[in-house]
Amino acid sequence: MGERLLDGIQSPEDVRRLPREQAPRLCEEIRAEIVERVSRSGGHLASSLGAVELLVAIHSVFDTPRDRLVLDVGHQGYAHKMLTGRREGFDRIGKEGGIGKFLRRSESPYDPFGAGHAGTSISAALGMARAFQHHGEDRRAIALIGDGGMTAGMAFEALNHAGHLKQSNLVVVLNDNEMSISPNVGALSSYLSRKLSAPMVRRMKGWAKEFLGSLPGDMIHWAQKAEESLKVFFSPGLLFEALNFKYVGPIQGHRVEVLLETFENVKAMLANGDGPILVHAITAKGYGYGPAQQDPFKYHGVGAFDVDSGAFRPSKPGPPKYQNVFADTLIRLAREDERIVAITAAMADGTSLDRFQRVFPSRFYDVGIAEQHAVTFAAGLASEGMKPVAAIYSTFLQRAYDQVVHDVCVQNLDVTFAMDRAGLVGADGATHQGMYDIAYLRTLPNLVLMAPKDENELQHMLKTAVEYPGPAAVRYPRGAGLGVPFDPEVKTVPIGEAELLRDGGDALIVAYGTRVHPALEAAAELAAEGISAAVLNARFAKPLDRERIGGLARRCRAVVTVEEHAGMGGFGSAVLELLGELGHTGPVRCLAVPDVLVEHGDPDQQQHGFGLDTEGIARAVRELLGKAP
Ligand SMILES: Cc1ncc(C[n+]2csc(CCOP(=O)(O)OP(=O)(O)O)c2C)c(N)n1
Repeated sequence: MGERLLDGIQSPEDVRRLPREQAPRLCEEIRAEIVERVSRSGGHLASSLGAVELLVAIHSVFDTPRDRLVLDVGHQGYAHKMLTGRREGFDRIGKEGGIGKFLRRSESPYDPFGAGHAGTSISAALGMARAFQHHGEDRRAIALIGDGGMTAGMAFEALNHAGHLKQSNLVVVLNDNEMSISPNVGALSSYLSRKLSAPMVRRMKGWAKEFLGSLPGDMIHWAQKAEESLKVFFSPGLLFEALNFKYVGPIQGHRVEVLLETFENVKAMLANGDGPILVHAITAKGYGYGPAQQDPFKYHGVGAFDVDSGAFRPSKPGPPKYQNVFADTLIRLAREDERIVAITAAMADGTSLDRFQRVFPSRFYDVGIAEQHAVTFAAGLASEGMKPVAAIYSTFLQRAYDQVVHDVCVQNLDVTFAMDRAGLVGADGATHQGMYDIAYLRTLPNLVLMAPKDENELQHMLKTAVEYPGPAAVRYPRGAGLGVPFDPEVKTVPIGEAELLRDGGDALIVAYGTRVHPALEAAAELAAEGISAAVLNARFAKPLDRERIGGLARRCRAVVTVEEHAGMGGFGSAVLELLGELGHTGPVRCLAVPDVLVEHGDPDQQQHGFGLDTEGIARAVRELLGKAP
């Protein structure tokens, strides 16, 4: 092959200088490089392989970064990162100081809009396109969104608005691979994928014309209508045209020469005032790398793997993941209670609800990337006597806040929220941190809010939440449990009751969720120094155990709270409010994540940096008591 084209590409300017006939070779090189680099460092493989040609073509035709390219989620953008000077960064993708797995404005001028959550790209691109108009600038905005992202209601809110504005400098590129992380869901997805071959459509139209021509004159009106409905049936574009978009497609999204020509045409159409335009490209997730193309689901987000065989490094045996304990417990509970149904918003695998689906297919709902709908759908089910459990990551539930407030809590409906990935999430970074859920939930009426100290307690809490007749939320972290033994029987926990795990008279450590075990270790360390610290497993952030917290605080000289959550408005704040109410005057320190954006990195190191580990907790107690280590 000789010298690699990719080595001469520092920015999209270089791509634009490349003779067009070399574009296929560039795509091949990028694809090989993505496979090679992701095989070492992990990342979003299949989605990124599916978008290589689209990204090369968009950067070739449009004047990025002057023209704005907005990627939805950002997980399909590795070719984009490679074309914009970040190839070397892949060695530390998702690691501290390295490039992100998603998009951040701070990372590159070619990332004009940060992302990580799905469904935002069209709204953001429309805002930009509008801003150019306000500034009197001749610039364009292009949103690249997957068919999964398109299941987010917000994407349609944006299309509706863009169509209303007749936004002439906006292009939406729909990267349609019929997959979300798992196969995409929904009527829209099947509508879009109703792909008929062009000759077939022509033939059908020919037959229709013949038939229409044979009709008597007074039936012409009816006939025109019939032709219209035929078009509706055969073109996925009608939906978008009804929203005032010009529809281009469906086009083959891996033929870069076709894409280059299409985008040149699109550019000319924009110049002609024909926007907004929707380009519908058909792609294959994992394209060009056998194992990923055969099983794009397995290769959506990967750790290190062997390029030749596609085999992943065997995972070390260890304690079960929290998400599996959640799903397996839910299956147990659902066997006993037919009213239990499970809901996910496109994260059947991430929440392990795929296990539930296998056992109870008719009691499982994947609603697509539609967290708002998931919550109100759950509320509807609950209002008619079902017991829905909505498993939504802490970070994604943010999206459905008003639905939690207005549709669940205000109406006191029996919905259980299983909030996975609550706390520090590691490589996924700032957009995915489960850092705010205590704060955004603990103010809500009727809601019970809890967090287990380990995977064994998760079982009990899930049962507690499901049996509680009103709204209840359980937060639990990403990854594996602690390896504690499981109680054979799953039991409910008395609502609002904390658990005293260790008594002590000098200091009280009130720990919530994942921080309980480090607090116990800290207390053991302090005991060796002659400091007696009580450790209270709070279990509930709402309602708080007023009696126990108040009583223990009264007889200790210092109180430390600890949680894996933002400090402001979190669990420690709740304890401070209580102690204030009780007129407590002793020293209190709340250990929590400070008011900073927590980027990707190693969660253990981050806990350490924030003083939330054993060492940090012990240090805080010593400092409050004025004792040197
Ligand atoms: C609001 C929100 N919910 C869930 C996710 C998790 N998620 C990341 S990528 C993805 C699938 C996206 O599918 P699509 O847009 O079609 O892209 P593809 O991976 O198929 O290329 C999902 C559900 C997310 N990023 N944001």
